[in-house]
Amino acid sequence: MSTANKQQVAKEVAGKAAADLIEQGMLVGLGSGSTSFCFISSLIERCAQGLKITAVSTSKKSMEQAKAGNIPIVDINSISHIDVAVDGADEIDKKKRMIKGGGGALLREKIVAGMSQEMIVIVDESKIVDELGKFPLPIEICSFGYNATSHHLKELGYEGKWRKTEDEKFYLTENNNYIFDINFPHSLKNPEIVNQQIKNVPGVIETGFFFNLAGRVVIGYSNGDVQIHS
Ligand code: A5P
Repeated sequence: MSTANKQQVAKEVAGKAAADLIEQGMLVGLGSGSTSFCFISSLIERCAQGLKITAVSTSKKSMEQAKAGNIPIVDINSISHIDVAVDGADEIDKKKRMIKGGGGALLREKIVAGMSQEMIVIVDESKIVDELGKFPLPIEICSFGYNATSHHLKELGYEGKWRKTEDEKFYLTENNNYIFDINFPHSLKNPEIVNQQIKNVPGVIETGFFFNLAGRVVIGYSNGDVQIHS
């Protein structure tokens, strides 16, 4: 089996295991990305077998998938809390600190995770790291004055690239902001300090660091095994 196929198996088993944790009547936050896609697919199957839930989504793509599978979507402004959010990660360490936003949905993902009683993280084994920082850190940045913002980040020692579309236009998030992907020269000993420095820069809307948000972590393996860490 190719590496891509093995990783796909790991994502599917993690997604299915997380869908099995969802209980009758829950309000579920739907994450974004390929592992969340697997989760939503399994959740749709469970709903077809009688599970009744409602959901909020962190991206249009996840919302469309859920709606096509007859999962009722509620307006985020009509609710005050979410029972459980289920979402992927680009990197996660032993303290459950994460980098997220590879798919560009970090701001909505963080808002939904912050409203949730629990965030269940679903990853394949490749996402587990000793230290964060190999994966470029996505930063959501206001398009107004974006050059000044990246200049300011550079002065702090944070270099990176504007995320672009295939035709070299600025990638726009669903909130109409830009994404700057920071490349760290080495892994991070103190990501909390880095996060604070970046968040202090005017124009930075949100970073892809997720701290103190993860609850259970569901890890899928390419041999089909799943581990759930609480
Ligand atoms: C989306 O913006 C991200 O935060 C994803 O949750 C993260 O990139 C993981 O994506 P995959 O499940 O596709 O690896």
